[in-house]
Amino acid sequence: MAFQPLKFYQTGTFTVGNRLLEEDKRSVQATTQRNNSLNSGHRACQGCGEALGARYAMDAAMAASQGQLIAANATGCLEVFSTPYPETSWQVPWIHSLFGNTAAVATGIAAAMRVKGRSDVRVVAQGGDGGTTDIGFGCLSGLFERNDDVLYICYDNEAYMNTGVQRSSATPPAARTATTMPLGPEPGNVFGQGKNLPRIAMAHGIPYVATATVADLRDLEYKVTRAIGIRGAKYIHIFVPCPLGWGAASEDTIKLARLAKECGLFPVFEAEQGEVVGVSKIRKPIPVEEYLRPQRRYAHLFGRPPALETIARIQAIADRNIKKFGLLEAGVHP
Ligand SMILES: Cc1ncc(C[n+]2csc(CCOP(=O)(O)OP(=O)(O)O)c2C)c(N)n1
Ligand code: SF4
Repeated sequence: MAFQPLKFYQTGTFTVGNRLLEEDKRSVQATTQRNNSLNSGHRACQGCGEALGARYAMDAAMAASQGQLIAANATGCLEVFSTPYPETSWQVPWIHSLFGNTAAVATGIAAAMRVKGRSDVRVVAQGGDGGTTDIGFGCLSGLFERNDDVLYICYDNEAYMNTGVQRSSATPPAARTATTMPLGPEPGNVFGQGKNLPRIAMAHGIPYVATATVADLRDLEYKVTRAIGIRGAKYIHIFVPCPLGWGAASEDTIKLARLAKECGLFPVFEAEQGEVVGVSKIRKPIPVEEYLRPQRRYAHLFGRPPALETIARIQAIADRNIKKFGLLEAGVHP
């Protein structure tokens, strides 16, 4: 009888758990000491990328701060699904701010800790893309400009999901939302410039800016851990698919996050003092169509006839990112 060698797929792969590795090489999630910061029992939709991203980010932040963490949270899905009064899923000191002032509330907490001489306490502010790129933008820019000792995390699901999928300034071109319907000669969201918050954060020259996705949770944990160890203002922008708002299957959340990175539409990188210091290279280049097609928010692009010109314009955005950030290994072609 022929033997097949036994393969441990969890070891040395990009899978989440890595429970077969030595204790010191495991992800925070795979250790028994993980905090379960965003605990089970919350009311996020099945497959919610934001819930997953927040759990991993906050557990990594708790581990990196030896449990000395305070979080401020903007209004949005993350706050609403985790804290329906009088319940809460948070196992960290956590305060709900208004929709637009999370950054200012976090600044206040950091100032209070400084006055009390508690330099061991680290502060995280978190919110959705609407709370970050639109309504909370002024407070966040102030936090950056003052270099306040806060890590701000934006969970980017590319629209105002909590109130019924309205467009934000992070909504991508051609995407259907409740306020950018697939009607008229240019269906879906406009081809504007949008707001690229990671690059705007870099323009403030703050110590640390990074992007990440829920498809590479080790990378996400590493970036949060790094940010918690840095004094001053830090910004992490996490790409979190939303099955409900995007019209995607709940089991496709990780896959869509991976495809967004692999096609070049969501560059994953790190920057220090306004300069890019590292990028996650594309492992297997794919056309944007592969990422767009499984999402009903782009269904109008794949009708009869398909909107080839619009798809080509989205591909051009990905190609520009690939060039700008050097996302391809030398010798690899899209
Ligand atoms: C001043 C103010 N305006 C509007 C609202 C209503 N509101 C609450 S959450 C939300 C959308 C949140 O969107 P986003 O920040 O993208 O987070 P998501 O729900 O997508 O995670 C809106 C419009 C509010 N709470 N306060
Ligand atoms: S609407 Fe989207 S972001 Fe909100 S809980 Fe559902 S999947 Fe998560």
